[in-house]
Amino acid sequence: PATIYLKDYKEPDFLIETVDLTVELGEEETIVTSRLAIKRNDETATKLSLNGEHLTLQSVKMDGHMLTPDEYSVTDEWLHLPVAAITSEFSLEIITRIKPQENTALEGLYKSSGNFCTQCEAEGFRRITYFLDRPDVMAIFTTTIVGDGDRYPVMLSNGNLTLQETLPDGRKRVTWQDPHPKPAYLFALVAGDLAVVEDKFTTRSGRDVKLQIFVEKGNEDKCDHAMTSLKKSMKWDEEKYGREYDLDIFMIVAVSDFNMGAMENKGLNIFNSKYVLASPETATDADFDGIESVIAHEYFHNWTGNRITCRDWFQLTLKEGLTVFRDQQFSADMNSAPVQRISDVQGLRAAQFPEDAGPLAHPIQPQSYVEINNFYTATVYEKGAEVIRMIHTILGEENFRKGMDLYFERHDGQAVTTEEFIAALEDGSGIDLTQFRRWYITPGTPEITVNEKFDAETGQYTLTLAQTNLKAGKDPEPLHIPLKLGLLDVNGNAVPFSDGPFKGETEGVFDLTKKRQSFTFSGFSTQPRASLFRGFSAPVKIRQESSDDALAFFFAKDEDLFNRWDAGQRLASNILLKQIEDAGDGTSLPSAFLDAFAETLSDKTLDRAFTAAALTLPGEQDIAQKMPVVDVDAIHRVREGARRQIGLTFEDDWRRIYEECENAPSPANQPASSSRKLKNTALSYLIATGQEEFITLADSQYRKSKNMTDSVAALAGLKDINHPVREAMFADYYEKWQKDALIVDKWFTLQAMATRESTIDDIKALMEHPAFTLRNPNRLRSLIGAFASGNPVYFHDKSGDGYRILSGVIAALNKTNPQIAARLVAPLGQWRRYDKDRQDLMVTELEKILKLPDLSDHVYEMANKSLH
Ligand code: DPP
Ligand code: ZN
Repeated sequence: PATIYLKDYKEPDFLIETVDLTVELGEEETIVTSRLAIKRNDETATKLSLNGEHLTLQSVKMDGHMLTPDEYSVTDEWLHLPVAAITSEFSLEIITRIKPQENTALEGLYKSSGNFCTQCEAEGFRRITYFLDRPDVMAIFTTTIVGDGDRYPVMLSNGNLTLQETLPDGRKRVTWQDPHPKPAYLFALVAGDLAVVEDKFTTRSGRDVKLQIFVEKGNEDKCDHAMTSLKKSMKWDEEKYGREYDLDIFMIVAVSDFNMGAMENKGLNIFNSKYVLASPETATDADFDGIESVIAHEYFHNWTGNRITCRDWFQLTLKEGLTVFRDQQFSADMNSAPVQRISDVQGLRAAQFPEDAGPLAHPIQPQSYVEINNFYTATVYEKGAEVIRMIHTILGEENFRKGMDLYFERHDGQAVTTEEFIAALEDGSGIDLTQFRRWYITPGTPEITVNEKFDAETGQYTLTLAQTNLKAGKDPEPLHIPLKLGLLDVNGNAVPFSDGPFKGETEGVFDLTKKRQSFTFSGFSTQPRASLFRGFSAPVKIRQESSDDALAFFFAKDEDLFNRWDAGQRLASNILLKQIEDAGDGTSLPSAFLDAFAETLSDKTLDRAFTAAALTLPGEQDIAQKMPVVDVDAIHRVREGARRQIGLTFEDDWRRIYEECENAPSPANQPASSSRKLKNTALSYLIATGQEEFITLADSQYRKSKNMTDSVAALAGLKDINHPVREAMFADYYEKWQKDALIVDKWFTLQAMATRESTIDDIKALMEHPAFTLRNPNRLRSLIGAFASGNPVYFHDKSGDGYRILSGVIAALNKTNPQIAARLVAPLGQWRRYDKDRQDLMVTELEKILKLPDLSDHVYEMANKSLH
C-alpha cells in the first residue's frame, strides 16, 4: 500500500463549483446521478482524476456529450478523464450504481436497521460517486432523493428542503439545497421510516432555528437530554465565541450501526444512537455526560470544521483538537470544572499516553499515513485539545478570544492548515508562538524532571525543571511548555509571589522554553512547597522524587483540585508499586496515605463527584504505565488488596456515606449524579471487604433501582465474584432489557471486564450468544473492545487466549469493516511492554494478522507499524 506524505501536498488541478446529485434509492441497487460544474485550477493539467471506489460506472457525459469507454479510464480507485488544455470550465454528468444494502464497511451510503444513511468522513463520498474527494475542494451541493415514500417517508440531506413531491410512478422525490460550500466529507443523506422530535432555538440575532432529532420509532421519549444539550451548546457558542448558527434548520439523526461516535455533516449530524438516546431508566450518568459532550462537539464543528475546514487530512487536528478543546470547555462550564478536568486527563492518560509511548506514536500533525482512518486517534483528538489548551493558557482568556475572532474572520469559508490557525492566534493576540509550533510536529510525551533547592540564609527557593522526550529523536529542540504554579507554606496556605511577573499573586503561568531552566523565588523563612502544572497545564509526565509525606500533603491540602486529586493518585501508585516490588498483597498501607485519605473522606465541602474521584485508586492501566515491564497479575493483586483494606479500614465511613448519599439530597450546586457517584464508590469499597452483607446491599440496590446508574453500579460491583446473586442479577438484567441494544451493550461490557477465573470461557460463550454480532460496531466494541482494552488481567492471560480471541475477530472484520478491524490492533501493539512469553504470543498474533489474505490497508498499516 502507498504512503501519502504531507510534503507532497499539491493544490487540486480542478475545482468543483456545484454538485447536483440525484440519488434513486432502490432495494436492489441505488442509482446516483452527479452533475458537476468544474473549473480549472492548474493551467497545465490535461487530465482530471476523480476518486471512486466500489462503484459501478454507467455513463459519463462531458459538456452534454456522452463519452465512449475508450475516452476515459477506470480503475478500482479512479476515473481518469482527459481535459483539453484550452478548457477552463466544463460540466460532467456521471451515473453510477451502488449497493448500499451490501455495504458492511459503513462508509459511504449504507443501511442501518433498514434505513439509508451515510458516513463520508474521511473518504466515504468516493463510495457514492466519482468525485474530487478531498477537503480543499468545497462545492455547493443540491441533493435530490427519489425513493419509495412508504418505506422511506423521511428523506433528508444537508441544507434546506426546497421541493417535495410525489412522482407519477408513485415514488417520493425531495430536494435539499445547502447554500454553504463544503467538502464532500460533510455530505449526508438519510432516508427511512423515522420518528422526529422537534424544538426550536432563537439565535442572539433573533432568528428561529428549527431543531429536529430523528430516531427509530419508539425512541421519541429518549431525546430530551440530547435536545437540551443542543440548545445549551448553541447558546454557549454564541456567548463564549460569538458564533451563531447559520441555517434555519439543524437536524440530528440517530442510527444504530455507526463506526464513529457521531458526524458533523452540515446541518444534518448523524449520530451513533449511543450519543443521543437517554432516559434515567435506560442510561447512566456517564452516558448523559457523553451525550452532552458529543452533541456539543458536533455542533461546535459547524464553525471549527465546517465553515473553516482542513486543507488536507494531515490538518485533522485543526478541527478535532480545537473542537475537543471547545467541548471540554463547554462541559466544564455546564458541570463541575475540576471533575471535568480530572476526567479529561484520565482519558488522555489512559488512551493517549500509551499511544505516544508505543510504536504508533505520531505528532498531532502526522507527516505521513497509509490510511487516514487510522489517524482519528487519541493523539490527534485529545493531545490536540491539550495543545490548544496550552495556547489558551499562554495567551490568557482575552487574548485567546482575540486570536479566535481573527481566525474566524480571516478564514471563514476556507480550507486551511494548522499553521494558518496559529498565525491567526499570534496576530490576534500579539503573542509569539514560534517555539510553541514544535508541539505540532513532535511525537512523544515530554518528561519533566524537577529539582528544588532552598537556601535558608537568603530565603531563596529555586525550582529547576528539565525536559526530555525519548520519542522526539536525538537531542530534540525544547518545547514551549506552560507551567502553572502555586507555592504553599507548611500549613498548605497559598503564598503570594514576592517578586517577578506574578508579584502579589498566588498562582502564575511560567514559560518553560529551555531544556533546563531555573525559577527562583525569594522571601521565604521556611521552604515552600510547589504545586506544579496546576490543572494539568501541559500534557507531560512529571519525574520528581516526592516522598509519601509530600504527596500526602498535596492530596490533603492543595487548593488546586486537579493537583489535589493527582497527588492522591501519584501517592497511591507509588505505594502499590512498592508493594509489587516487595511481593506484597496491597494490604499494608502507610499511615501518611490513610490519614490523607481520611481527611478527604470527611471533607464535606468538596463536590461529591470530586470526592469519589479522589478516593478511587488509579486504574490498573495507570499503574502499568509506571512499570518497566508490566506485570498485570501483580498490579491486580495489590490493587484489589488495597481496595479491600481501604474498605475494611473505613467501613463505618463508607456505610455513613452510602446512607447520606442515598437518603440526603445533593448539597447545593451539586447534581444528583455527584451523590450517585460517591454512593457507588462507597458500595464498591464495601463489596471489596468481601462480606456477604454488602452483596445483599448491592442486590437490594439493584432491585430497588429505577435508574441505570445504580443498576450498573450494582452489576459492576458483583461482576468479579462467583455468587448466585451475581448470576441471578446478570440474568435478570438481560431478561429485562434484551430489546434495548444500548443496554445489552452494557451487559456485554460488564462481563467483558470481569476478572473471574472463568472470564475467558465466559467471553468465548458470549461471542456465541444470539445477541452478539460482528456487524454492529457498538456490540463488537462492547464485548471485544472492552475486553482487549479494559481487562488487562485476562486479555494478557498467560495462555495467549486473549490475544487469539482478538486476532480472530480482527481477521473476521478485516473484510467486512476494515476501519473497525484496524482500531482493534492497538492493544497488541503494546507488546514491548510485557514479559518475553507474552511478547512472543502477541508478536505471533500480529504476524498472523499480517499474513491474512486480502489484508486491508487499514489493518496492514496498524499491524505493520505495531510489529516494527
Ligand atoms: N465525527 C467525528 C468527530 O466529530 C469525525 N469528525 O470527531
Ligand atoms: Zn470531531
